[in-house]
Amino acid sequence: MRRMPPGQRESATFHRFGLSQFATRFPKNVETPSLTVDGAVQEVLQLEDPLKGLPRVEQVSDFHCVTTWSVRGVRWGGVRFSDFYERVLMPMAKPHAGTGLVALKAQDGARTGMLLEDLLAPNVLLADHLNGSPLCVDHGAPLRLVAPDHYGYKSVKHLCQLTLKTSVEGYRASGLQFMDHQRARVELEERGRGVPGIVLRYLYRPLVRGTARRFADASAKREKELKAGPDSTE
Ligand SMILES: Nc1nc2c(c(=O)[nH]1)N[C@H]1C(S)=C(S)[C@@H](COP(=O)(O)O)O[C@H]1N2
Ligand SMILES: [Mo]
Repeated sequence: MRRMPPGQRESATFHRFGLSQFATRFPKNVETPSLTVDGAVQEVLQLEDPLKGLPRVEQVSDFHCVTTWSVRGVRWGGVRFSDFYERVLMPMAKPHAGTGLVALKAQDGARTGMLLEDLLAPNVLLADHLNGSPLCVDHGAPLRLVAPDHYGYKSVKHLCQLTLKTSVEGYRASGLQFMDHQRARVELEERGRGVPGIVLRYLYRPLVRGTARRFADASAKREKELKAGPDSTE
């Protein structure tokens, strides 16, 4: 088993998690993955079934949230981002030369960006399954990115849009600027921008319990409302 990266602690629970403002936001479309590819491309793509025809993979990897909790051995199913890029995005969208960055956007409004080079690593997936079942809403239905070598905020849930950029600058991330490191590599403790990772460890750690609770409560409330049905006056 791999050792824990610097500053991380093992959590028994795989929390539904994120910035507080996303706790009560849920995707509209949870059934069928669809993905828009735009930006520095010759053709904008609106893909209704983006994983179609691509080789499926299963991957077990550890998941590291920037706030210091980690879960071991998460089993994802989906396709490699690199296969999607080479077999779908490149031939169909024809990215401009010098594309270096991809802005990632989610149905709940969450945003970040990753260097194309980092996205093409063999362990980066477009995942639609978790632990053998279709991805649930809590963990990113209908489609999410999984980038195990980067902090969890790069693993965008409810992924709906990829915007290619020819500059490595210039994407807008959720939250405050210091909270989004362009690469956010776990091994290098790149937790945030302009602030040492070791400082953010201690800043973030006290927030975990409350945030996890807020996300879990919002999810339980949504479940209850869905059960009650659209006519409920609750
Ligand atoms: N769309 C979306 N993606 C997101 C988030 C979010 O709030 N919304 N939170 C990020 C953060 S901070 C973490 S740690 C992981 C948590 O993934 P999980 O909820 O499946 O545990 O999702 C990341 N991706
Ligand atoms: Mo996170």
